[in-house]
Amino acid sequence: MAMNLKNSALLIVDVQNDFLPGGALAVSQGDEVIPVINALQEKFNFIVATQDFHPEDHGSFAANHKGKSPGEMIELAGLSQILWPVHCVQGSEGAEFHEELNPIKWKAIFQKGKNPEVDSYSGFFDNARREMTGLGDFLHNEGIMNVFVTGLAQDYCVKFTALDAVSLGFKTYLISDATRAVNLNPEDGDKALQEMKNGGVNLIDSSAILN
Ligand code: VGL
Ligand code: ZN
Repeated sequence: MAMNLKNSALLIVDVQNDFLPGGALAVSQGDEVIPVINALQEKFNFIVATQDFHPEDHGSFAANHKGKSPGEMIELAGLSQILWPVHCVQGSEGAEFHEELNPIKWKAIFQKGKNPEVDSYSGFFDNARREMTGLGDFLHNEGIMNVFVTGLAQDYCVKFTALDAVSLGFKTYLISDATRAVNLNPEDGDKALQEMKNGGVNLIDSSAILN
């Protein structure tokens, strides 16, 4: 299958130091996506990245809730919220993109998770869907019709970004070898793939684009 990449964007979700091995919220084997994404970047003219970018007082950090530990649930913005270790704090090394990820062709970076009162897994909306990051309008205004999603983590930000892309009318692909899951529960990555499939996301392998 040779893919036509006209009106197509490559979306690189949260390939940041804190989500890579050694980081505060490490995705195991997360670094394996980097060479795949770099190879994919050669095939796309339109590339956009998202960046998880939290203030220190962010409500998703267990450290900001007395007596709570990562993995516990609270209510945030009226939603049930998993608590995370402190990660991707604005200005920290952990919030930076991995140094081997080539940013040279990126048209824009969309930051998310900046409001301490609500988390933001999707690159398009916060979890309460009250505010947009601007990514959806940006892609629409640039005539993008097809979105190819890559990055971290498959069971959180990648999943919600891909499902929101579908809801905004983009033909949406997940490049499944260009993502890895956190797997707080061992089945989470596979469940996320199934949810994306059921939600209208087309699952492909990078070989569909690279070959
Ligand atoms: C993410 C948990 C918390 C992600 C971000 O990028 O998947 N996961 N913040
Ligand atoms: Zn986060």
